[in-house]
Amino acid sequence: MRVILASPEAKVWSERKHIPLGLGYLAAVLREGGHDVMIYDAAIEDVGVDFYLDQAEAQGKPYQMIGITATTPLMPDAWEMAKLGKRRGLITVMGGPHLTIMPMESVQPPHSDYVDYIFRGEAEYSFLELINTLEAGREVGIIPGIHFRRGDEIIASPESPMIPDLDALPFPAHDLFKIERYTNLQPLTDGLDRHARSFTILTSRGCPYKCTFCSKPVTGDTWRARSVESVIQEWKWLVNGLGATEIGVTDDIWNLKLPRAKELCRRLIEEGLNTVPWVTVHGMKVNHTDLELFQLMKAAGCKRVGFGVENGDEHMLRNVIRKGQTLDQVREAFANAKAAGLQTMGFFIFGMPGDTEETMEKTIQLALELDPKLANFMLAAAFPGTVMYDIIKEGGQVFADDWGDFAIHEQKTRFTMNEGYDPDMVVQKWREAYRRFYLYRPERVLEKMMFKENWTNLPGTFSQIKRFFIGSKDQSAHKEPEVAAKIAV
Ligand code: B12
Ligand code: SF4
Repeated sequence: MRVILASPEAKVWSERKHIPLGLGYLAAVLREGGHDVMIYDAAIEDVGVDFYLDQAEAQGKPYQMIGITATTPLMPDAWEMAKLGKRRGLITVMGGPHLTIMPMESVQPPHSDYVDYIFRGEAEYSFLELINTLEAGREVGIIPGIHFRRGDEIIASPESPMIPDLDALPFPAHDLFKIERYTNLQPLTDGLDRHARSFTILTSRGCPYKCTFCSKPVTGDTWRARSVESVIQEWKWLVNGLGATEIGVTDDIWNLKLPRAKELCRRLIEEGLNTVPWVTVHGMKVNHTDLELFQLMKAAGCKRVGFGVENGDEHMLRNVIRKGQTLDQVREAFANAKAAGLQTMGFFIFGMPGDTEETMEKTIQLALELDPKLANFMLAAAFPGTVMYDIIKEGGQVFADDWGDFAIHEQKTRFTMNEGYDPDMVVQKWREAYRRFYLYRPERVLEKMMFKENWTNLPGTFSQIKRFFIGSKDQSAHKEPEVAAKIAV
């Protein structure tokens, strides 16, 4: 079957563009199964998906199916894409984190008019099964993790089991990405290289921690690691076969098992793969590190490590966020990473339920004390399926027009709590954090001024200044409750 796998544009992210690796995995499995696949990522394309549909039709080889991926804030665009696919007579399939959490929504009106099948969870094997079934002209029966409509009936199968042996999967179809259109992964290099050949790699899936803001609907709570050997083979392909200029490790928690993490670094060194810089895109868990790990990472070509610090208040960290780490462990990890010569990056969340002016002040103080090369201050966003979302539903109020509003970093708070929670204060402290970290310290201002990108892309620089430091009128902290009711949750 001819299948186009598509991702809508992530307007909620940033200037940086990363490959949608999940689609790469699906494409690889379909390709192995004898199907013809294209990956369309709206974030890096100049033309709409219909351009490729027209082109394929003109060549007499029309696509028969469109498979669309989506996180929560991408849902409105994902549905538009499905509508377009249906208008063009394609079978429409959707999957990804949001569909895993809320599959019913998309098989009910009005979306059921244009969405044929929904997949929940890891779908490499189940999606292939659907395509083989349809191609063979057989009736679709119970395929793991599927939701679809048969007449008036909604068929929902049991969960798709998480893939136990990740080594059994083919490597993602990295060669199908228009890689020169993606940007580099790290904002710390001088200038955003829009033609970097930046690939990402998953060395494991899942995470046993249960941070209350985190949603892991697809990869789950069970950590499943690929063998070091399999990771090395994929890394070799990226570096030697596809000319990677940078690699991003995007696991939920790649360093859960310290000996394995060290072994991976040793093998990268042995294989001479340490010439291409790599970064941990989302972060490492501070309490599974030691100085030796950071030294090995440095020797293995790692440039930057990110850590989820989240909050500067021990009580918030332990009891509200349930991060499973202490402030001392945070301090130690930063000190060790810096001692090993790695750039550091810290992720901090503002406005978790229970956050007050005082706890947010502690978060700012901690950021200043740790002084990472880059501090990423984020506003808490309550994604459905998280403990945090349930806490807010119970004792507060979510503000949002539609799923498109569920984005981290979008300069508005998205909820309030009934007692002692001030959404306006949250935005104020969040913006203050940026000012105090980046603006009020001469060495930081100087550092920013040295960034070529800030001068070559002046409109981008001004929009960042406005966004983080000044704000605009439409950034009112919240909307009226009636508006919130529009979302069916
Ligand atoms: C790497 C990553 C990014 C990267 C790259 C994103 C990209 N282009 O893929 C960047 C940094 C850009 C990013 C940004 C964002 N991210 Co992100 N990101 C991840 C991360 C860590 C790994 C993604 C991944 O590769 N997963 C592994 C692959 C194998 O899984 P997958 O992509 O889900 O695909 C599988 C299934 O979902 C399914 N599937 C997926 N699509 C489809 C389509 C069809 C047709 C079918 C049948 C099946 C199917 O099959 C795939 C193979 O098994 C995940 C955490 C996680 N563990 O998933 C968070 C995660 C997906 N991100 C999340 C969020 C919130 C965001 C942002 C919205 C943040 C923001 N700014 O507000 C943005 C949105 C960007 C976007 N494109 O949607 C949340 C999503 C929660 C939710 N409810 O939707 C996650 C789960 C993190 C978390 N724990 O909270 N992200
Ligand atoms: S935030 Fe990180 S450590 Fe916490 S549950 Fe999510 S992936 Fe695991």
